[in-house]
Amino acid sequence: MATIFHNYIGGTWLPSSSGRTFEDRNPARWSELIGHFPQSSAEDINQAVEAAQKALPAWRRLPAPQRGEILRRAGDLLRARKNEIARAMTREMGKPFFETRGDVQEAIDTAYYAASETRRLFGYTVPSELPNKFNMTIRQPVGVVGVITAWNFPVAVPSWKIFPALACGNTVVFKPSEDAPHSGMLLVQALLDAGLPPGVLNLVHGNAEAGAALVEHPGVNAISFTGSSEVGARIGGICGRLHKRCSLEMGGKNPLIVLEDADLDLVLEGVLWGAFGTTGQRCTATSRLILHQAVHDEVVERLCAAARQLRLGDGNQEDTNIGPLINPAALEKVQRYVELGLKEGARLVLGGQRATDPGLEDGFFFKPTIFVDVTPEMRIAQEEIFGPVLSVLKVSSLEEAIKVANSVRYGLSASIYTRDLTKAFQAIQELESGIVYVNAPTIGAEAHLPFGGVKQTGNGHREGGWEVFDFYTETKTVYIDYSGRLQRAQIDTAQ
Ligand code: UN1
Repeated sequence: MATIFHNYIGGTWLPSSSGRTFEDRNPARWSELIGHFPQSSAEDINQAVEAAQKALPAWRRLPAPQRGEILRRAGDLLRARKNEIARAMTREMGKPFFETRGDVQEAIDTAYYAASETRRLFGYTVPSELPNKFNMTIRQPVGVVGVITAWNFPVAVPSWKIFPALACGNTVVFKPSEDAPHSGMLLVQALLDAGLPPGVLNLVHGNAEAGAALVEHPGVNAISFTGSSEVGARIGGICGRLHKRCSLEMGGKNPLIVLEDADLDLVLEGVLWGAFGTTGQRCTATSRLILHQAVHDEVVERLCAAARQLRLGDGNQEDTNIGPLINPAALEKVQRYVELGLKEGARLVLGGQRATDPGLEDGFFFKPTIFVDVTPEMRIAQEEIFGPVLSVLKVSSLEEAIKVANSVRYGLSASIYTRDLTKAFQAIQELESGIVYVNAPTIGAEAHLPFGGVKQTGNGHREGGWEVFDFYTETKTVYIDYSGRLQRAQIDTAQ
């Protein structure tokens, strides 16, 4: 019998009010059922938001470093449970155990980082135009924060949102992805076991209906979302209409540029990791390889040979390099893009098919796939595929490489391999992306640095780094006049 899981609302584990549930399955062995999770309705969301509102006054009054102490304990618990959570995550969403350990590590780093920032939630003081007057800013929590996340980093990405939100004194309603509800629950469990008071963090499982109810709810003051650009655009539209703060982290079509002087051994390792790590299912995945013509043929040949060695399989088996795609829809989407690439005239030099070797038939495994002769306007060079499909484009100069790199609607991460410092700096300045790597692939962001993209990837906010604390706080400006008389700004100061 598969386990039945619940929502966590106001300190209590509850089924959905409608009694409806959905199934969580292992993408490496689809017949394996992990559990039933509540399909939350607007009514459940409402209860969770009310619990978060009720918990808000006491939580925001608690001194920030004391909030930080609970977050730090949650980091300790995640560290103690790292293998256990990683095993469950691999079983639920497929990426190999070494990667899911990394996912949990990212949450541990975030916990400690957010905890330490609770001692540094700075405002600032500013000289006044008038005598005997003191001006300063303070930071205050935004209120109730709705967190909606994807399944590919099901512990790390929610932690990027939940830890800083709580550090700043907000309370949270968290809806994890339907494709990774168990991992989300294990993150919440660590926070609860660390001593979070009831109602401060609420967990509601469900689909788009639950997500929409959370975004629409008037009691939710801010939404932080990671997922597709399509869903993000809808959320942004609703939040705009309701004047609700929202942070949107969406798609990418991340380029990796290789110049003629690059260290090609380093390039190969980087591309394999960037393009096929997490089965290409990262918003930061390397999905376009932009090669200088001088190294094009050699890189393609060596890359195909190396990619052929990658072992597909159950991520909980020791020798697996690449896990499955997440679900049947993902498999279908990747297959559609392969057909499209062929139709557009790109040349398939590796993969292009589902892997159905013995032991893999029941999962959504797809062979590492490489297209060459891709031109910038092709859809496989423009659209996010979210799978192990790499589009190779050939260029003849740095200028052309940058132009091609910038020719998409996304702008999350970009990378350049060169030994020439001048060219590297030129690329750093001119690439249209929120993150640039030099001599490293497009993936591998660290929790204490800003993360986010430009163009259609984001809406100007950043996760991670100091910047995230701007999103989770309101700035209050405070004027203290200790002159004992009315002083009129602009009027009494006129020259
Ligand atoms: C994502 O795919 O949503 O930089 C996040 C990286 C990871 C995070 C990816 N640390 O690839």
